Amino acid sequence: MELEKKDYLALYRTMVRIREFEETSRRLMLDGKLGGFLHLYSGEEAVAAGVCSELAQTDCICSTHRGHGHIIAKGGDVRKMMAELYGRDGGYSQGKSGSMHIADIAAGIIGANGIVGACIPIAVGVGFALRYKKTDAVAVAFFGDGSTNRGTFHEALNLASTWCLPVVFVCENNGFGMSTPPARATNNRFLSERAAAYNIPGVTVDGNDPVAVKEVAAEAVRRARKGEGPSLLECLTWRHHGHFIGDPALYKDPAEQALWLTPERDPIPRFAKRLLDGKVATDAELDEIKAQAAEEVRAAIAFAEASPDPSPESMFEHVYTS
Ligand SMILES: Cc1ncc(C[n+]2csc(CCOP(=O)(O)OP(=O)(O)O)c2C)c(N)n1
Repeated sequence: MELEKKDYLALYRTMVRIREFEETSRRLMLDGKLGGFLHLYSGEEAVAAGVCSELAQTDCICSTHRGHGHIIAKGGDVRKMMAELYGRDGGYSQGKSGSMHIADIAAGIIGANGIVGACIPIAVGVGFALRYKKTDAVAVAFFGDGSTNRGTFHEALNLASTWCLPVVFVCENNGFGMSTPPARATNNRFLSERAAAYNIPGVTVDGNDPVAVKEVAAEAVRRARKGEGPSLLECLTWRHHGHFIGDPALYKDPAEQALWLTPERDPIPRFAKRLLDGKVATDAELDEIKAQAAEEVRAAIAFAEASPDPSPESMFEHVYTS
C-alpha cells in the first residue's frame, strides 16, 4: 500500500503518542502516583494506529482492559485519560472508573471493558444500531487472542455474519492470554481460520507493521460500509511488558522477549527506519513528533495533578442502582 507522506507520519505519530502515554503511565505507577491496574499496550501500537487510521469519527470502537492505545488512536483526550488514571474529577469518569472503563461516545469510543471478550458482542450490538439508524458507519471490536476462546466471540461472529452487520473484529494476538500462549489454548494454527466457521473473511497480518494493518483494515472497513458484512483480522504482535504492571512475565522465553524488543521487531523503530530509508521523513521530523508527544503527556500530567479528587457527595452519581 502506497501512502502520502502525511499518512505515513500520522501512523508514526499515533504510535509514538501511545508509547509515550504507556511508558509514562508505567513510571507514574511505579512511583506510586497511580492506583488500580494498568495493562500496557506498548509493543502493540501498530494495530490501533493502522485500524483507526481507516475510521471516521462516526465509526465506533469497543475495547478491552488493554485499551489506552485504541482510545488514543480513535481520538480520545489524553488529558482526561491521564486524570482518570490519577482518579481525579477531571477524568473521563470523574476518577471513578480507572483505566479499564474509559469511554468517549462523541469520539466513537464506546468503552474499554474489564470483562474479557465482553466488547465483542457489544460491537455487534453497535453495528446493528448503526445500520438500524441507516448510517454507513462501522463498529470495530478490539480483543486479545485469549478472548477468542470465550463463547462471546463465537456468538458474536455468528450473529454478525448471519445479519450481515457492519463490524470489523480485530484480534490482537500478542502471544499470551495472561501467561497462556494460544497454542496451549486452541488447535488452530491461525486464529483467523475461525472466520471460516462463520463464512466471513479472515486474514492474519503482521501486527507490528502499521501499513500492513491499515491495508487489511481498509478492505474490512470498506466491506462493512458497503453492507457486505463483517470480517475478522488477526494481528500478530507482542506485548512488551507483563500482563499488567506488577506481572514479572516469568513465563516469557527471554530470548523471544529480547527478539521482539529489537529495532527490527519493535513497531516504532522499525517504522522509523522504513520512513528514513525511504526518504519519507527526516530524523528531525521524527524527533519533532516524539517531542510533541512528550509535551502532550507532560501537559496531561499537569492537568491531572491540578484536578481535584472527586467530592464525597458525588459518590452516588453516575452509578447504577438496583
Ligand atoms: C470473563 C473474564 N475472565 C477472566 C478475566 C481475567 N483476565 C483478565 S485479562 C485476561 C487475559 C486476556 O487475554 P487476551 O484476551 O489475550 O488479551 P491480552 O491481555 O493479551 O491483551 C484474563 C483471563 C476477566 N477479566 N474476564
